[in-house]
Amino acid sequence: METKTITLKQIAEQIDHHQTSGTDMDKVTIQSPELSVKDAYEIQQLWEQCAIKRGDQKIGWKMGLTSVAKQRSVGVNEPIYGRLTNSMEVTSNTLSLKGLIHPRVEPEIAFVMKEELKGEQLTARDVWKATEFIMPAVEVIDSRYKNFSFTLIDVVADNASSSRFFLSDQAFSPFQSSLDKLEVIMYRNGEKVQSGFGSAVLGHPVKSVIELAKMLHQVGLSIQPGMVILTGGITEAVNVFDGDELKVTFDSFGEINFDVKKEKED
Ligand code: 0L1
Ligand code: MG
Repeated sequence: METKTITLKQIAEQIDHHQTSGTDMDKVTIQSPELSVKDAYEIQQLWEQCAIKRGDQKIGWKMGLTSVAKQRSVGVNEPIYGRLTNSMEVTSNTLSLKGLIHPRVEPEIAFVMKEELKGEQLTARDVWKATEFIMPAVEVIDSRYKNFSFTLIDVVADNASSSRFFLSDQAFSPFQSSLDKLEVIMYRNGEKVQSGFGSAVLGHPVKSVIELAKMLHQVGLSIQPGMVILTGGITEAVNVFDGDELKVTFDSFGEINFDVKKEKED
């Protein structure tokens, strides 16, 4: 048991190294084929400890593989979750490529919680009651694995490809519109590259929050007040490169704009 814990911690440290240095790595299942999904989530938890030791703060959760298309691409039929820390949030309008390997971006809806959300059988009503507000968001995913190629166990261990995220400047009440009918369009350098509706996220983004609470409950965790939750990609993710200009429109919820630069301009 002791040996296995050390091994998982070492894997978490390896992943942390590749995340912070922006260098790709072999899949962890190549060196450790015996890993289970449970081990992979434990690696995530150990990775979180590495990040906190570096001075990061945990600020939320992300849900991944929330569309049928993405689940098929990894050969699973359920979503996964990952952990968000404050250093992942981009608060300017520039995505620096420093520390990134092969980033892709996808539009999402973020929930910000005001109450703890805990349990295996929650309803949409429970989620709305515990929600402070929602925000348009763009997630930057960046697998640490060579060629963005992985199994379920690899991607869970790699914190569900979490890398960076943008939240809009404006928060909204979730009660005035139907998030499943929200149309999102993504433009890269003026060209429409993706579009979709909120229903792409498990039928409705609120279901993603219910599912997250359920998955966390199974391992004795809950969603704490103040946490941000990225509920999952509304469209396919698109690759971004130095010099790209991104605009993502979220119907009446406004838009998020940013450009992509090799080095951060401070
Ligand atoms: O946020 C996501 O849906 C990504 C989950 C991990 C799979 C990927 O990196 O495409
Ligand atoms: Mg995502």
